[in-house]
This record gives sequence, C-alpha cells and structure tokens, in this order.
Amino acid sequence: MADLSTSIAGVRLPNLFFNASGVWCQHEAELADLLKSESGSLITKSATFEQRQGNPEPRYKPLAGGSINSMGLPNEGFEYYLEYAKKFDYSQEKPLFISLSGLSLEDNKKMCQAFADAKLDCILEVNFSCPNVPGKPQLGYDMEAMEAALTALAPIINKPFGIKLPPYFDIAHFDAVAAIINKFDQVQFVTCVNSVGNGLAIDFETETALIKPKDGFGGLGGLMILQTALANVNAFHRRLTGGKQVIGVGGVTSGKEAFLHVLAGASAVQIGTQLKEEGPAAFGRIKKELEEIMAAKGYKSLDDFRGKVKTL
Ligand code: RRO
Repeated sequence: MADLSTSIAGVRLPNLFFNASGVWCQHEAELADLLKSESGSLITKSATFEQRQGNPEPRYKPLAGGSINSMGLPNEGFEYYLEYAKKFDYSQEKPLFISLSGLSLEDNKKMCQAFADAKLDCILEVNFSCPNVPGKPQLGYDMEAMEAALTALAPIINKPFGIKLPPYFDIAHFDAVAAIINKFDQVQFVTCVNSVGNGLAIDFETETALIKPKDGFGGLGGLMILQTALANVNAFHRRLTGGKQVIGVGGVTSGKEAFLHVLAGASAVQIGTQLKEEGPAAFGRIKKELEEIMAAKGYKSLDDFRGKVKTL
C-alpha cells in the first residue's frame, strides 16, 4: 500500500491532502466535517481582525473547468479561530493550520501576537494573496510590502510558519519573491497558488457577469488553473533553500492532478474548487486514486517522486 504521509514545517500529516483555505472552513460545523473526512489536515478560513460579512451575493460560481469567486473575506473574526485553536485536540493525528489575512500590517501583527501568546501547536499560514477586497491590492504583488511584512511578522510568530502566495507569471517575479522568502528562516513553507485574480465570467445568453462584486471580476480556481499552479509549485521548489517546502493548490480534481503537484515539488496538496463542488467525500476518492497511481507506477512513498518532473 502506498504511503501518503508527509510532514510540513516538521509536523506530520497522515496524508498529504487538506482543504484550501476558504473552502469548507468558515464555521466549526464545517471544520468538524473536515476532521471526520479522510483529509490529512485542515485549515481555517482566512481571518481578519474583525468579523466580516464579505461581498454581496452571488459571489461564487462554478464554471466549465473551474470556478470564479469574489467572496471578500467573509469570516468570523480571528478570535473565533483562536478559540477553536485553543480547544482543538492536538493529540489526534491531523494537525491544524490557521489562515490569517489582516487588512493591514498592524492587524496582522496583532493577530500573530495573539496566536503567539496562546502558545498553541497550530501552524500559521499568512495569506499574502487575497484578490477580492475592493480597494486593497494584494501584498503578494508588492515585493517591498511583502518583505516589510515578513520582517515585522517573523519575530512575532517566533516559530516556523508559511505564506500563501498568488500565482506569478514571470520568471523575474519567481526569482524576486524566492529571494525575499529565502531571507527568512522561519518561513518554512509557501502555499502556491491562490486563485488567479480578477478573471471575468460572462453568461452568453443574458450578457451578464456571473458574480455581483467588483463588476463581475473574481479569482479563478479549479482545473483551468492547473498548469499555472504546477509552474508556481515547481518554480518555488527549485528556488527555495533551507528546507523550505511548497504546498500545492490549484486544479486538483483527481489523483492524477495531485500526482502532478507532487512531481512538480509539492510536499502537501490542498483542494479548493473540487471540495466546494463535491464535499469532503472528495478526500477519500482522491486519496484512493493517488494510491492506485502510485501502485501502478511502483512508487511507495511521496519522496520517491517528489520534485522529480523530467524536462526535455
Ligand atoms: O475571501 C475571498 O474572497 C478569497 C480569499 Br481571502 C482568498 O485568499 N482567495 C480567494 O480566492 N478568495
């Protein structure tokens, strides 16, 4: 039987799969579903300092081959997720990741301080890439602001953590972002990629945008972004030093895309659109499919093929 276990930032996951932050993780009932599922871990919805309703609906639509969303960071406020993290049972086999996405550096500092003060065994993923808050450009596309944020947050968090990155589309940007991240020993993983920002989906018959916020502009996810996600996973896998890892996310609908993410260099794999559409049963199915692929190819563990994509 193939071994799908992995570890991120020194913490073991019984298998490499978990939810992409934002999907099935805003409320405790959804987090309970993830705990019951065959996922190897779980991550909470990106938290802001205050609770938020998010953008007006409709704000998510499935598309042929993916999805578009402009949720606008609906969440219960960081204290809700802090309380959840405090009562979480860390003795069970799934570790807990917490996503933070402050609307300012000051908010991120306050939230990170609160988690540090609580001395919990959860792992922070700081979201540098929400594309959907009107009037707020994402940090991941502002290199100076990203370095300033890491300089401020790393000493506060004071233990290994990760950051969620937007997709990049230029080799110079892969180089520049990796060079910044490599300055921070504590950044032990990057999660690649957040949704491909600011797509526009239009209904042909009604000639109307499919979602309401931002004149219909929203982040693209699902199979249509697979190759962008794989490129980002591989670009950072090749460039990051000091044992830093990459969590792959984008375009995983079956064991096959998950296999490709690991081949590109992913140490864990998150599932977004497919989880939203199929529900938590997706984990059992995709896990089984990956096990069958590994058995057919003669791979016994993820280490046997991680990052080993061949080039011509
Ligand atoms: O809530 C959202 O609109 C959202 C966030 Br924070 C994010 O990071 N990525 C995304 O596609 N949507």
